Amino acid sequence: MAKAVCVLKGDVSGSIFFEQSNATAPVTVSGEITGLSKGKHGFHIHEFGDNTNGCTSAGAHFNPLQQTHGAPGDAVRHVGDLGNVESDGGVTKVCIQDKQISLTGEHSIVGRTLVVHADPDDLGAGGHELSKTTGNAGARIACGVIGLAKA
Ligand SMILES: [Cu+2]
Ligand SMILES: [Zn+2]
Repeated sequence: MAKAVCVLKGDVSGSIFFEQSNATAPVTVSGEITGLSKGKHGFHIHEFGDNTNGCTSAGAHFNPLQQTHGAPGDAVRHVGDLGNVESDGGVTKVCIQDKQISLTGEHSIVGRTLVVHADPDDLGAGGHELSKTTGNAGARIACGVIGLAKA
């Protein structure tokens, strides 16, 4: 079992936990975010664990396979594309299982940044000029570096 954790800081806050039973198993992403406005918010792993200039310095979506942006269930997507979290205006529970991210190896997200966005991720299908790169998810309202946790 491998475990990692991310403390989100910014306009909203939260703690997100990652668990993977072995190197080829899906990763379970769970936790809570407080302060999100009602609706969907883009939720991605960005390439770098660099927050020196806030969430901006985390770079683009983690994309080791050089693909275009997509939905979590798409074959063609960035590895970092976790889609959206949806808030009803209260504490937002996160519960995602993903097969492309990993806590070890080439697709490891440890040491990278988890970002929550102001707007919905259109999952590549919005027809906007940014749809195929960022899902047009708008500003980065909170982020945190993903670190190893006690397994
Ligand atoms: Cu993002
Ligand atoms: Zn993406």
